Formats: sequence, C-alpha cells, structure tokens
Amino acid sequence: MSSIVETLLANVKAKNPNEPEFHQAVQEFTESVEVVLERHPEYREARILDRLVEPERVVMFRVPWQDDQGRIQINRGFRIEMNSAIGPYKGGLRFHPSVNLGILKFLAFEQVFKNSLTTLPMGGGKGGSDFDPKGKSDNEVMRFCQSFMTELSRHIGPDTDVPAGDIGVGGREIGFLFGQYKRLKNEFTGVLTGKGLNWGGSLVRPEATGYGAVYFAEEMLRTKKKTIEGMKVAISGFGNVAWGAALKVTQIGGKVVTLSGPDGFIYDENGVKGERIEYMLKLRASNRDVVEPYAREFNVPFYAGMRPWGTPVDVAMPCATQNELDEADARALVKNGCTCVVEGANMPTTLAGYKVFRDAGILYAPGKASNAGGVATSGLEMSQNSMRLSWGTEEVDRRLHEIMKRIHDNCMQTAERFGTPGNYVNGANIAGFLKVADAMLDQGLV
Ligand code: NDP
Ligand code: 2IT
Repeated sequence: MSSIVETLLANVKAKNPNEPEFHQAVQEFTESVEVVLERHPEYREARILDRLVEPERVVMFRVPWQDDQGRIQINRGFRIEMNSAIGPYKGGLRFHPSVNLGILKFLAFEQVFKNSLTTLPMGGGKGGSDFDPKGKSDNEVMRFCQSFMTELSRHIGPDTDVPAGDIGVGGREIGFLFGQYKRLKNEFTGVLTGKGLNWGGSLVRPEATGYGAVYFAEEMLRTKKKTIEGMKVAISGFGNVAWGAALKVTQIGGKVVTLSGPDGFIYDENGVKGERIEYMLKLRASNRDVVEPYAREFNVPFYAGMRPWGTPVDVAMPCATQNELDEADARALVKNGCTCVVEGANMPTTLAGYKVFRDAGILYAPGKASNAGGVATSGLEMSQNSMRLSWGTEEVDRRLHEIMKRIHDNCMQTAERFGTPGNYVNGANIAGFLKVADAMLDQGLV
C-alpha cells in the first residue's frame, strides 16, 4: 500500500471506528485514484480526498410509530448528504435491520462517483432505517413511512436532496413517503424518484437498474466479440434489481439459472422466464424474505443456506447485497469458466474477491458503473418532473441504453489512460472522481 492510501485509510479508520463497509469502499476507491493524485498535485494541495470522505451533512433521527396491536415501536432514521459538487444530493433509502451509519456512509460514498459517471447533474446521498419490513402489514409500513418522512421532510427538496428506493423500499414505500411529504409541505414536486406512473413516475424506472446492468454486460462482452445470447447467467437476490436483470437477460436470449435469498438459492435448469419472473414480484411483496417458495412453486431444486456462485455459468450478476461474493466464491466462478461478472448490487464483491477476478483477467464491472442505470433513470425522472411532461418507454429506454454505453466507454478509456487497460474498477473510480474533484476545485473551499 502506498503512503497516500495508508495515511488516508488510517485517518478514516480512526475517525470512523466500527464502520468496516465504509473503510472497504474508501480503500478500493483510494487504491484506484492514487495514480491521479500522484500526477496532479492540485488535488493533493486542495485535500480533495480528505474532503470526499467527510459527509457534507449527516442527519440521524428517531422514528416512533405504532404497530397493528397499538404497541409503540422506535426505529432509527438516517440521511447522509455526502457530496453536492455536481448537483443536489441523490440516492436511495434502505429499510433493513442491518442498516447503520457505516453501511449508509459506504453507500453514499459509492453513490457520489456512480452519479458522476451517469453524466447527469446529481450529487450523492443515501439514507434509510433499521426498520425491518419482514412480516409487517401494509398499514404498519404506511405508519412507519409517514413517521420517517415527518422528520426527513425538513432536510430534502427537489433542488436539495432527492431520495429514491433501495433494499426494502419500492413503489409502495415511495408512495407512502410521497403522500406524507405532500401533506406536510403542500407541494406536489419531484422530491422522490421511483414514483407511480400516474403521479410523476417515469416509465422504465422499476426495470432500469437490472436493464442497465445487462446493457453494461453487453458492452463488455462486445469488446471480446461476444454477446449474452445463449449464455448461462447466475443471478443472486430476487428483488427489484434481480427482477430487471432477469427480464432483460431473457429478452436478449440468455438463460438465468439461479436466484437467491437470505435463505439459500434456487437452480432452474430451464431458465427463470415468463411467469417465473413475474413470480419474483410476488415473493418480494410477500415480506417474507425467502426464495424457497419459488422451488416449491416450479418444482426445481433449492439449496438451503448456500450462495449460487458454485454453479457453472458464463456470466454472474450479484444483485442482492454487499459482500455476498467472497474470495472462495470468486475462485469457484473462475474455475467453472465464468468470464464476466457484472454487479447489480452495491459492493457485492469483497476486496479479496475482486482481486481474484482482476488477476484472472476476466471481465468484471463494479456496481458504481454497472448498476448506475437505476439512478440515471431517476435523473431522467427528475428532468421529466421539471419539464412537467413524460416520455414514452422507448425514449426512456433509449436514453438509458445510451447512458450505459457512455459509462462503459468512459470507464474503459479512463482505465487505459491511467495505465491499467481493461480494469473497469480503476476506470470507474478515476472517471467518477475527476468530474467531482474538478467541480470541487472550481467551487472553492466548501
Ligand atoms: P430489494 O429489496 O428489491 O431486493 C433485495 C434483494 O436482496 C432481495 O432479494 C433480498 O431479500 C435480498 N437480500 C437481502 N439481504 C440478503 C442477504 N443477506 N443475503 C441474500 N439476499 C439478501 O432491493 P434492490 O433489488 O433494490 O437492491 C438490491 C441491491 O441493488 C442492493 O445492493 C442495492 O443497494 C442495489 N441497487 C439498487 C438500486 C435500485 O434502484 N433499487 C440501484 C442500484 C443498486 P429480501 O428483500 O427478502 O430481504
Ligand atoms: O444504489 C442506487 O443507485 C439506488 N438505490 C438508486 C438511487 C436513486 O436515486 O435512484
């Protein structure tokens, strides 16, 4: 490790103890951008990196609500406003019992560079709560969302900070949150993305993250004169991102053979397609947090407590959560002939896992590049809201496709320019960094 990386990491660890995911994201990023700092003293003198790891603002608040039995429940709410150099804070809300300050800081940090890569004017943020949607009724989810928004509404706005969905936050939750914001502020405005189609949402936003990841995979494969058509694909997760990815892979002739949940994974030899993809929506809406019912419904094998990465496939798409693919998983994938890994989730691969892919020389796309289609389409939703019009499916999909191609090319060219051709991790981190860093220099010491 060089002295720049070492010093920064030591400071970040000392100032942010017990936040391993945040340390991990900072380490991966810093290892990539070190070469830029060596070439450009102006970034070092302005201490851009030290500023980037310090959120512009962190809001942490109490969320009291009442369950269906009338008992009082208390959760913790957060919003990390990480960086606004290139636009209003933008990023999702996560409702999951594992949510804490460190996880949201890692997500907000990644979001800054992801949003920069989209080419759209969006800063980076992330928020959420340790609220567990598992087993909750619709009414309980609504009361929780209303209480959460009662505090959050003071801190966000269409030109300030625009949240969206993430794990545990989909169309239903965005609806409840939007309703409460409107009531508190007496304003119908584009303060959230992922809205319903009848009230300001964009076509293709639900599919966008998964579609975008598959478009990115196609661009990577094209550099090797290959395509997904006819390929076997392992997907993890069964939520919003996994669903969009399964739809697009199937549409272009690939075969999705796995899905997973916290309980294990299913193997579907004939491919997850048609009604089986629609069934994922039912699973997600059931609030039960398991994928096993899929195996019973369609009579396919279920592997309890296991991850899908031991399955021989051509392409792997981790779409569930952080650190779900470790060094041993990476080795198994490479050994079984996988030549392309595309992250739908945020930081699903551990640092050691990434190094296995890098050393094997296979195609590997980090989430901040390959899952940027979700937030990019959120950016398109913001544009439509500001113009007070809505684009058709083809228009949104065409723009999404173009954005993913541009992100791919930018990562590839940047990796080459800075001496590591074919390394999409370095390309994404450096390209994302340069735009934000230059904007920060332009705007003075803020
Ligand atoms: P969803 O809530 O729709 O789905 C999350 C999926 O991951 C579910 O299948 C979930 O099961 C599963 N899951 C959660 N924890 C675990 C675990 N410990 N082991 C295995 N599976 C698990 O979320 P999204 O699809 O929206 O998000 C998935 C990933 O994609 C996250 O990393 C998110 O940050 C990222 N992402 C999301 C974007 C979006 O627009 N939604 C955009 C870019 C990235 P269950 O729901 O039952 O807990
Ligand atoms: O991680 C992500 O990029 C998201 N959850 C989507 C954020 C957004 O604002 O659409």
